[in-house]
Amino acid sequence: MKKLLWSLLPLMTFAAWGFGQDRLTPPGKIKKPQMSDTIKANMYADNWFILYINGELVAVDSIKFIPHNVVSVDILPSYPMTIAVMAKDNADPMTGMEYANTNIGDAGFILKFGDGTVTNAKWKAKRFSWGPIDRDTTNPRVEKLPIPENWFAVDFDDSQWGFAKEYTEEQVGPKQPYFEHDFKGAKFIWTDDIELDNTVIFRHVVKSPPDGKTRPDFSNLNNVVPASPPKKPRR
Ligand SMILES: [Ca+2]
Ligand SMILES: [Ca+2]
Repeated sequence: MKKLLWSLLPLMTFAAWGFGQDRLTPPGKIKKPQMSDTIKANMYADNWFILYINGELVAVDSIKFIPHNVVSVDILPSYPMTIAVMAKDNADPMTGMEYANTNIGDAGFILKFGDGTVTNAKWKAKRFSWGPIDRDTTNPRVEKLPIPENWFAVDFDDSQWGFAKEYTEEQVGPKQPYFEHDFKGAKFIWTDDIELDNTVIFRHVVKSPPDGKTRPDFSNLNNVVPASPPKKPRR
């Protein structure tokens, strides 16, 4: 019996490390993040977006105009999580119109993260380019505001900004790829005028995981030596 236990020891030690890695992680060290620590980030924009999380560039919509695509990437969350999105409706910068200045065109943006983070009217929103002013398509003009250099920074002051407006799926009319991804619980958002507002920025802070799950904080990963698994004992 004793002999049998001894022969099983390496296996048991390895199993204990595998199942209880958190418990065995020495104090002051953190384990290396695994793919199981990541969450999926799904985004759909009519027509384009760029996404920053905690001041870092995370995703760029790879298709500027059409076809309408979903961008789905893995992210390693850390909280509080500051999300900043610049979204653009396809529009000629001089006229605010598209398809050779024949169409005003409408917009829309939606996002869902695997931790339950979703777009809704709690997000801050501001327009930076809009037109054609007064919907005048015969003499179309646009108005714009300079885009702040640090609009994606964690400490950017958006306290004077208004909030996003929610739009229904019917109003935005998303194309097929949207229905093939998980956006349950998320709302389409834009600023007040989904047709004329052509460049907008959204910002939102997620204080803690909306799904209530406890997740390791990997934000300081570059400044620690990650814990390595214990060596297998020799026979
Ligand atoms: Ca438009
Ligand atoms: Ca559009």
